[in-house]
Amino acid sequence: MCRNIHQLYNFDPPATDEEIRAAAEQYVRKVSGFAKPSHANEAAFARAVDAVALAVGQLLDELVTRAPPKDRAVEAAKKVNSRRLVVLTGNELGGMPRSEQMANAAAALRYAAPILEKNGITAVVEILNTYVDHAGYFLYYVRDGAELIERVGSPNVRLLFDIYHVQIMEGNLIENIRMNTDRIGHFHIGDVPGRNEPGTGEINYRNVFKVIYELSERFPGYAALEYRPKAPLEENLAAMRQLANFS
Ligand SMILES: [Mn+2]
Repeated sequence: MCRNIHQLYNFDPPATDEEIRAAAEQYVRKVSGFAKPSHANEAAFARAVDAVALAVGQLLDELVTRAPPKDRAVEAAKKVNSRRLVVLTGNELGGMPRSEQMANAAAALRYAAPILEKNGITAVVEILNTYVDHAGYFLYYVRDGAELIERVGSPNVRLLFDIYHVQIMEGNLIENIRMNTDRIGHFHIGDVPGRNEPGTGEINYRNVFKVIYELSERFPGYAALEYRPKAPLEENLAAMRQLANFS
């Protein structure tokens, strides 16, 4: 189970019972020399697998309760006074059903949630596009992001809604933002194509910003400018201020 969302928290969630059993079976095969036990040895083989799986399972229980969670990312965030941690799910794993990867990601984030809550920090899980920039990445649809956030069920684990990535994958930006306001903890801003500043591409950022502005009482986070500017910095920052000003 030690896959998807573990880099940042420096821990591997423990193996599932099925994984322990599969590993135990492999181990008993190896040490007994029986790739497949003969009929006469079947019962003894099964007992050995049971015993190994039980022992390893008990060991894991002890390790999990004894080892303090390594929350180095949280410590680093506190040092620079950051209230947000960007989290990625990692890539899709061949041979593992998406449902299982989703369950693993939710389990890892549930494990992190109390650490985040205790420290007043919010992890924001980013949706990335797989068409242009991040082929193979696991979390590329808003609905999957919403499911993940729901399954974690902590106010300190939210979505990083990168408007550039969502536009490439599915568009429907305004409705996607409205439907997920309470799950979103951070926005990334960039236009499509090319990830340049708003106004250079196909997104109507005036209308997108207006929706974020209208929902701002329910939205506790920030919108970060994550683009490669074509215009000089001061010029394009002034343009952004104007584009996002509704007072
Ligand atoms: Mn981003």
